[in-house]
Amino acid sequence: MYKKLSAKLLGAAAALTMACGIATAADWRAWNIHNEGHPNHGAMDRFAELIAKETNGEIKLQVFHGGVLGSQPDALEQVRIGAIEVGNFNLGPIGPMVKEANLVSLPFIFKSVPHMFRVLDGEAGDIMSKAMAEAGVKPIAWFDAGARSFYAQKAIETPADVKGLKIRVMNNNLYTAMISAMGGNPSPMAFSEVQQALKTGVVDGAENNFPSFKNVGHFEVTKNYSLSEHLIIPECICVNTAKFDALSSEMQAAVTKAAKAAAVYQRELWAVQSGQARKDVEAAGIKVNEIADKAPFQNAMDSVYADYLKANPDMQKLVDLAKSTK
Ligand code: BDP
Repeated sequence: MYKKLSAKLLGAAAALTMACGIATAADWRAWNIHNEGHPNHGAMDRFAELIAKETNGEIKLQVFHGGVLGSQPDALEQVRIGAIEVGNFNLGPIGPMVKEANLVSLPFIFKSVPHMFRVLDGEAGDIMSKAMAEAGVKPIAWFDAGARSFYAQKAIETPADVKGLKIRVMNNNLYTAMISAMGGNPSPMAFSEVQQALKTGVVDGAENNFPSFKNVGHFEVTKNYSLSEHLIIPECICVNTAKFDALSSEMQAAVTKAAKAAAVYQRELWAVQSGQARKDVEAAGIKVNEIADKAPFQNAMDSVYADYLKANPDMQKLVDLAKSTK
């Protein structure tokens, strides 16, 4: 009897709140794959602080670092369906879910990180953002993730050096095609498994930026990091679209303002910490190999582009937009 009555009262209170349009505080959860010491760890904590400040405590964001809420493909699905509200995602694993996001996973599509941001800020970025939002994963700010390069026991200075090597890649067919085009054996695998796989020789090498190479200890089980810089992939603060759309326009603006400020901070952290990560791994004995001429790597990607655009002719427009962006 008592239980029934209190349930009724609660129901009535909820109905009243909705009828009056009174906002109730929301608890949101965020997924982040990185640990302390990685720029995105600090930036996501900053986002949580700012979201509380900008929304006057209406949205409380709890950030789960270190991938404890699951692997990146799993977390993406969770944010897509709204089981988790926010994710700091790399756009690589979004490609299999949202075709337009695959623009950034074409090797050497960008000339530099600033070029990548200019493309994101232009029409191509708008098309990608819209498609991601329609899929349920709405980007509201972009993070810097530098450039990804190969690491293995041996130096990888030409595409021929990849031949016969088993190389770990993120979950995206474009990356398997990229490795196959150089005669290597691609091995898609969760980020959390890579260190062990390198250590035991399950894979011969992998590819990533300096902060990730350092932060999860890949440098401890590798000798050479070779600056191929074949992929420049942005990352996002992405929000479940339905939850974002359900907010009032003031709250949407507050959440976006917090995300954009967190992204400014992330890029500052990135600039400092990626340089430091390089110094740290070199001090630990990693040989960093400069690659003066990247043309052989770029040329090896011709078949990747040709096959991809043959199968996805509608992506040509995005490729052209990226290439024509100064
Ligand atoms: C890191 C990205 C992270 C990816 C990881 C990977 O920040 O989102 O999961 O690479 O290689 O650089 O899986």
